[in-house]
Amino acid sequence: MRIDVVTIFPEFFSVLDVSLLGKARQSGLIDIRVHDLRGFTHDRHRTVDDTPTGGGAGMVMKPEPWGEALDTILAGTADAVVVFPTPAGELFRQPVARELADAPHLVFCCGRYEGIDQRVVDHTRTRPEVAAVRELSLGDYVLNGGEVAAMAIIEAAGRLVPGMVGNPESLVEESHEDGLLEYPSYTKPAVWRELETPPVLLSGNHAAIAAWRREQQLERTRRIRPELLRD
Ligand code: 6GU
Repeated sequence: MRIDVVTIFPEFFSVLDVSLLGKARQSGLIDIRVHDLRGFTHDRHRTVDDTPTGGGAGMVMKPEPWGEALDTILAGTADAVVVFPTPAGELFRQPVARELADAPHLVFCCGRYEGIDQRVVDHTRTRPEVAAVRELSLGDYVLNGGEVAAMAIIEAAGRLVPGMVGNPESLVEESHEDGLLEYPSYTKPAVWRELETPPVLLSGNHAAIAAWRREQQLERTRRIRPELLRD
């Protein structure tokens, strides 16, 4: 899988060198390239933003550097999914992570300030190298820019790329894969600071353990995220 990231803060993405994603990059499973948006400006001040047309607070990212960055990145490619992280986007959930993990090429456009001129999104949808454009939000709160969101999305999708996670079973039995929250986990010692491990987990009765874990998933989901049981 190839991943391109366009940002005015390329140094944010140095964390992608470590952990599982770092290993996947070294092994060639994932090819991540980070691009400085200012490299696609032509003025002395490398300007990437301007005042909002129609008035209002804050600044909007100019379309021209984005257009040139995408011209360069998409040249000679096919079937890219271009992601615009934005709090005004569709909610990013596990099914979307699975869809992104299937794409051969992901491009993340990280906006700052009040966002990117909407024509960049609209124009990107018309490009022949682009299979889909996704405006994605992590949730109902506001970040200063798309960088942290892009990293969360890259980690969530990247770990679903075949070969990324050591044990594929650990991908199945986790929160959200079956639409429920995960059951609580325990390890040794059986008693720690006078707190006992639920005895069923020590019983060796695998059917009873599976039933208990399912009940825990349902109870947790009902208590913490009841809306997951309705939709
Ligand atoms: Cl994707 N971007 C920003 N700037 N804020 C967010 C977000 C994304 N998701 C939640 N808040």
